[in-house]
Amino acid sequence: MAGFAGAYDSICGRAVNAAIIRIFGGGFQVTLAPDLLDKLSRIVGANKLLMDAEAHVQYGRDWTRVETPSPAAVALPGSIEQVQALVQLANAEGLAIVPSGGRTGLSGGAVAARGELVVALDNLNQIGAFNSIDRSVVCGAGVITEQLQQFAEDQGLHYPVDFASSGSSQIGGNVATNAGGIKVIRYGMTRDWVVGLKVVTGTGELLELNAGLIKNNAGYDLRHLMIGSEGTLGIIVEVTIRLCRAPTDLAVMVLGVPDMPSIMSTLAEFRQQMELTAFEFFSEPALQKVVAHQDLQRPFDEPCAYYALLEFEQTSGSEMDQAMALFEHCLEQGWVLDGVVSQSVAQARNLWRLREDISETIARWAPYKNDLSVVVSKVPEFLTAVEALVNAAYPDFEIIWYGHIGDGNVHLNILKPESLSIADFAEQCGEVSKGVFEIVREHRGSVSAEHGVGVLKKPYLPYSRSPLEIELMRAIKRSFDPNGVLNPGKIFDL
Ligand code: S2G
Ligand code: ZN
Repeated sequence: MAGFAGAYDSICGRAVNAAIIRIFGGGFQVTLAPDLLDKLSRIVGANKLLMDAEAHVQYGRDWTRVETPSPAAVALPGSIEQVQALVQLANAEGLAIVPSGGRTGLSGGAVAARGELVVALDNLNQIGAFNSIDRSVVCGAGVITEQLQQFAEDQGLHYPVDFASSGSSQIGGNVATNAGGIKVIRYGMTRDWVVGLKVVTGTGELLELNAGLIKNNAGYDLRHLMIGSEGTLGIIVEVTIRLCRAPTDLAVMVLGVPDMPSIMSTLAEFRQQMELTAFEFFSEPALQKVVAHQDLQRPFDEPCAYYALLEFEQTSGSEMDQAMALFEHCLEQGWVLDGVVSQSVAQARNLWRLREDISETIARWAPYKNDLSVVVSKVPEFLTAVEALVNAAYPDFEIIWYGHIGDGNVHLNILKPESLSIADFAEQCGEVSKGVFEIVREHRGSVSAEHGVGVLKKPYLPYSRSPLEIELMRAIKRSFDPNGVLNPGKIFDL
């Protein structure tokens, strides 16, 4: 008991004087003392404090399945003041908190596996003030991303950050993880669209950051420190988002290519003459899985090693001719073997699904995921090196490549063989990952391009960040969360 309690104490720096801790094989259950439960109930209301096992599983994990969800309780605050009161109580009682949004993360950043209090932002879900002059809208952290996208469309505007999980992710979680997705090449990451933030710090104080300003050089930009901090520096409770002009008449091309370097030659050729809104790629095995398991057709019969999916606006009427001329040129160069272009919105949607349905389709094989990035100019040599390593290291595993190659971000997924347990598979892949991350380090790349660090990538952080950087991050963490109550054990240990 002491071992676990000690571990828990070290998380918050003080004994949880109101918890009964029971350890069982491979896990443990933390039961909060009645008077602490009573205090929590009085903050959020008894019906917003969930104690049942089903809620603990639902709110205690994200899309990863490596750790067993085991929170002590789940609280669903209905106001910013309630979030502040929960954090203040957690400090007084030495209770760890895991902030929770849509729980669509892929690095374990929202996993509560050590008797923490999950603070779920679902009920801070109102879309507030919209200003057509500023083109900005205020959202509670619990607003679903797709809800914001629809709101923007209803105003004749556009929220351009998009990814497969937008139907269930929350804007607060998108900001906490600086979500990227499929349009980064044209519109950037979530951080590029946040003009204001309200955040509850690790001591329960409320920070109101940047107030919607476009220009503000009055000191450090704490807003950008909070964006991507994965709930370790503060709990994001409100976001002011900037919107943009809606794109016009989007067309989608899917091109079959013989190898990775040809993808990058094609990208360079198109980008020299056209403004693209997306440039993605995926491998033949990825396409085969999606076509086999979704109601989709192959783009054309000829199987190719890889496929590039590119998208562009048609504003002047000449873009399609330009794109077809570029396609012909890439064919002549041997960079492209075949291709199709959408003739309708429905066809564009179906071509996009060939790329966007990959993640959901391969989830049934419990893939080991690497989410890597290098500067775009280094992608060809980087991918050649990684491909050689993983092909040699994983001769018996099925490798699925896909991702946002236009901004240098690739997703390397290894499918788990039936014969291997998740733990054994993760261990084998973890070993190979060290070789992959060594190549990342050599290319000054990132071990986590968009999925965050959470717990899964924590051991590999030093491949992308120096000891000095990590020490400075710890110092920043101690400034915002001196008692270490916010999402302890994520990104790095104190
Ligand atoms: C993607 C989604 C999550 C995954 O499809 O671009 O970021 O499966 C991913 O890696
Ligand atoms: Zn992605």
